[in-house]
Formats: sequence, structure tokens, C-alpha cells
Amino acid sequence: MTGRPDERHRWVSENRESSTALPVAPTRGRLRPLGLDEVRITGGFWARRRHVNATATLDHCRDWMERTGWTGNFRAVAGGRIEQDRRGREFADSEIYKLLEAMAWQTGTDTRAGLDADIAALTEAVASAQQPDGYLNTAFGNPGQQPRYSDLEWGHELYCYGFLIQAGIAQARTRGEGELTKVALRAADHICATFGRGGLEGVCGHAEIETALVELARLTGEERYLEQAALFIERRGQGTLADGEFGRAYHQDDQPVREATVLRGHAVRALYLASGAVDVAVETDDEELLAAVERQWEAAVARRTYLTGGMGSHHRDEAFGDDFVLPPDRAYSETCAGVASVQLSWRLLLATGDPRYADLAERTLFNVVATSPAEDGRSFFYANTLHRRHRGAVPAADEVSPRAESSLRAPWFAVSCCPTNVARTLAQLPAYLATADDHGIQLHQYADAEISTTLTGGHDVALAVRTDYPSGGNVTIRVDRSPQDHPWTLSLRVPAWTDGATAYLVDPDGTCRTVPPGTAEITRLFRPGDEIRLELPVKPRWIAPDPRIDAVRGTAAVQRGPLVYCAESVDLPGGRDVDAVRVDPSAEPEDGPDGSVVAPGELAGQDGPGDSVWPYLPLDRTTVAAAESTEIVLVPYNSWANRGPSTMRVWLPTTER
Ligand code: FUB
Ligand code: ZN
Repeated sequence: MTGRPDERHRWVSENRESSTALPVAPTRGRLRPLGLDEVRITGGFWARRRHVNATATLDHCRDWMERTGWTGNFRAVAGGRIEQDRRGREFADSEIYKLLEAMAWQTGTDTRAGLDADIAALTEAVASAQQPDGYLNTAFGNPGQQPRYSDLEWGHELYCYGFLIQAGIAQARTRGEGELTKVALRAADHICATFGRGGLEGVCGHAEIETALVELARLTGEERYLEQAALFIERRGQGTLADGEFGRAYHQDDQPVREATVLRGHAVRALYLASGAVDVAVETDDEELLAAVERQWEAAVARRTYLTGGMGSHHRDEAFGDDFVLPPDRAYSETCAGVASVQLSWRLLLATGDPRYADLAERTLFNVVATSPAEDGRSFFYANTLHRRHRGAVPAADEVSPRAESSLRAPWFAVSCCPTNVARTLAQLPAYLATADDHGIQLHQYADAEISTTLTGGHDVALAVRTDYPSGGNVTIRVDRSPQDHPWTLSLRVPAWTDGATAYLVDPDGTCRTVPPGTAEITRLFRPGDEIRLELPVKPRWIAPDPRIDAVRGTAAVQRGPLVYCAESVDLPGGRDVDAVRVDPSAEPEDGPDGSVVAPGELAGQDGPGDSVWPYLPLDRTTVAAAESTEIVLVPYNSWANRGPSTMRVWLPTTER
């Protein structure tokens, strides 16, 4: 826990004048986020990812939604043809909204030609389907369709509004209030009129509206949006949704949010709900609610989270498993759950200042969010398994794929929630790097960046961050502007993954000290030109799983800095399969060429222990298959499956038996 816990709920609204370009803009909390107009990512890993996102993924999503007819649904409503023409799942509208949000945030950083025109065209289609009272949905409530709100369990109407509202907010906070914002406001007013006190006593089967309404309250200053969000949070867990095939926990309707002790049920739903609960807790000063979500996060991270940060180990219901049920080959770890987890951690970080939330966000960004898109930004993983047993076929470039089935990324899915979620996350990513408080600036994620803000008291500060992270561990922060007579504090997150290795902080005078995981601070009168250096011990290390995770007992994985590594069959000699790999954790893994790692180990003579008629033997009859010692090449997990079909595993059986 970083210092000053007593200041957790200090009001910070008076410091908010410096940024409006924020996806999350709490009016109070421990830390004040810095927006897209204050933080620019200028190079390195995330700049490359953001460039691909802006120049390939946004168009890719737009084109697929045109082609699948999801955008056409809005025009079909306006044209009176929706009954026969509706395409896609009930929540297809949300994908257009998420894309709009991504495009809007992108206009807040580097603009790309045509983006404003794309936003205008999509907004026109969306607006044409809105009914006079603000209702807007292409799957319900139109002639020939099921009535509005007749299926709150599965209908996703409020879920879709949530993304519409977030898109409207993104427009307002980048370009200023525009048509998209107005559509969103009309929808929000309709929601309050329909679901407010005395109205429909329901909640949506898929949380999302809660966090969006709180953000709209922050944008507009309208308390009624916050009240509506708080109402939805309090109604959850009262059993207003029908008990379905996956049970009430699937929708988090089994227990009130403030009583639950762990994240459970459908992972994306659980994480969006928890994000909304934090937002409500922060804005209403509800310590009990905030503490409840912190507790749930802690329990989920300790017992229900993959090494990659991925969440969700059930395919059947896309849900969290029980404690320590984390099978690598059945890891669902949906990309959207990764996105939602980052959103939740960011909100908790802002509320509390605790660096462990930034630690999880980093792990999840590098190993889930960054794993989903292919290098070219035009195909995606929906599920992010930790062990792929079959090479599988190459998904057709022009076909909609079944989710979670292929060993390679697919261009589009029938349920295509993940690509647009990746797009909007990368578009807003600079806003997750740094924060400020009355004492100074805090850096939470490391990337080449330019940061400038005004500290409390009107003191202008500008920093330039240069780093080779995550390939290397050197982070240099140069002070470009700083008040002449006002000392302030630079706080740097020392990642939790440095535990057991040594990190160093070098101040502008050249004084070097070791810094443990947590937060390292330098307070002084900074001068322009001052340089602060953080040296993080980025080198490959063996990671052992908790023995209660039965599915990976007897294995080890490699992590290098924040990156999880994996073995991929394309790197094995003779077309061997990853199941032939055994590693020897008694010797250290070492850096290999091009960001790879080489680990000591052996390859079994055949793929794995070989053919057998029955895979169990009396203990005294077991033998170890003949093996040749070799070095096993490992690559960053987020880069796998970019070289054709392959099998892959993160957790590798050890030679110790
Ligand atoms: O229900 C909408 C989205 O589709 C969920 O968030 C994903 O898990 C997928 O089921
Ligand atoms: Zn998804």
C-alpha cells in the first residue's frame, strides 16, 4: 500500500481543470487521472500496438460490422425493415457503440484521416433508429419484435446503452458534445424515466450500464444518473432476474454486491459490475461498498486468476471457476474479461492509490489485452488459453468464426465483443499511465511518453519518459518543466514482479538506492534537465504455481519482467509438439535472440510419454520416457500464434519427478 491511506477520499475536483480527455474522471479519490491531453505515448511496445489499432483495427471492425449487417440493423429500424432484416446477436448494437468509443478516443490523440467522417456516418445510422422517447435498440421494441425490456436476463438492452453512453462521453471529452453525445443523453434520460424509483424494478442480465451512468453523471454534473446507477447496484442480488440454467451467480444476482466476498459467475459481467460499484462507491463516499469490491478483487486475484492476469476458467458459462480451478488447457480468459479487469483495477487504483491494482493492470495488459490481436491488428483471440493442444486449421479470412475454437486468431466472431473492446482500450491507453495528487505525479505504467500537467497550486510540470520496457528494465524520466520554488514528489511503481530481485532508483544527483516492490518516491525541488532513473531487473525467472492449482502441479513457467512466456511448437525441432517439452528449473533460463528466452530442458523421444492403451500405471511400473537434453526456446505469450498453426503451453512439466 502506498503512503497516505488517510487521504483516500480527499476531494480532488478543484484540481480537475487540467484534463477533460478522460475515460474515468472521478470527482474524488486518492489519485487524479491524467488524460489523453496530458499523456502522450511516443514510442515502444504500446505505441506500436496503438498505431496498428488506429490504422488497421478500427477499419477492420467497421468493415466487418457493415458486412455482417450489424450497422445495417440501425438503418433497417429507420426503414421499417428490421423484423425481416435483423442480423447478429441481441447485443450486436453494442459493438457499433464500442467502435464509436474507440474512434472517439483516437481523435483525442493522433487523428487518422477519415475518423471524424466515420464517426459522423455511424452516428447518423445509430441516431436514425432512436425512438422519440429515447429508446434505442435494434433487437427489441420495434414492429414485429419482442416488446422492450421483456427479457432483462438475456436481452442486453441496458448493456448496449452502457456502451452507447460511454461512446457519447468519449466524444464529449475529445471533440466536445456532438450528435453522438446527444443520442446518449436521450437514452440515459429514457433509462432514468423507465427504471428509476417507481418504475421498472429490474436490472440488466449483463452489467455495464452502471459504470456508464456514473461517468455520465461526472460529465454532466446530473445527480440523477448517479442515483440511477446506485439503484441498479443495490437492486443486483435481490433476485429480480429469473434463475436460469447457470444459476443466479452467473448474473451476480445471487447476493447483494456489498455482501459478496469474491468475484463469481460470468467473468465479464462480474468485472463490469464491480467497476460500476467502485464508481458508485467513490461518488457517494460509500466506504462499505468500496471495501466490498476490494475484498472481492483480492479474493479473485489470490485464487481465481491465471498467471497472465486472465480471468474465467469455464467455457460453458464463460465464468469464474471455484478457487484454484485454473486449468491451463481450458482457460477461457476472455479478452473482454481482461479489458474489464483493467477497468476495475484502474478504478480501484484511483480510489485507493494502492499499487497492487496497477500491478494487475500491467500483467493483464501485456498478457491478455496485447495477446488478443494479431500483429497486423486484423484477427483476434476471443479466449486466451494457456495451453493449446491442437494446431487446428487456419480460420478463413472472410468467414465469421466460432469463438474459442481455433488455434489461430480469427478475423471476426458471431459473438465479436472482444475486437472492439481491444480497440477502445488501446485508443484510451495513454490515460492509464499516470496520475497526480496534491504532492506530485505518480507513474504506474512504463512506456515512452510525454507527460505534462498542472499540479495543485497551479504549478506546471512536464516529464519525458524514455524506456525499453518491457524488453529491458531501464526507465529514465527527464524533467522538462518544473516550478522554480515548489518541491514536489515523483512516485514510481516498483512492480510486484521484482519481488526477490533488486530494483534501483537513481536520483538526479546520481545517488542510487534499492527499492522494494511498491512505490518509490523522490521529493525535491526538481530542475529542468534533471533525470531520474529506475532500473528494473528484467530477466527471465522461473515461476512455480500454488500447489492447490492441481491442473499445473509439477510444472513451471517463465516470466521476464511483466511478460509471461510460452513454448510454441514452431520453435521445436522436427515438428515436435509442445507436450514433448520438459524443463529443468534447477538451472536458470537465459535471454535468447529477439526477445526470446532459452530454458534448460529436454524433449521426450516422442510427443509426450508416447502411445499407451491406458494412461495410468501402477506407481512402481512407471518409467520416464527417453529424452534428449536441449535448450527450449520460449517466446512472449502475447506474440504466440503469429507464425502459423502451432501448439503452445505456458506451464511446462519439469524434469523433477
Ligand atoms: O454478452 C455479451 C458478451 O458476449 C459478453 O460480455 C461476452 O462474454 C460474450 O458472451
Ligand atoms: Zn469478448
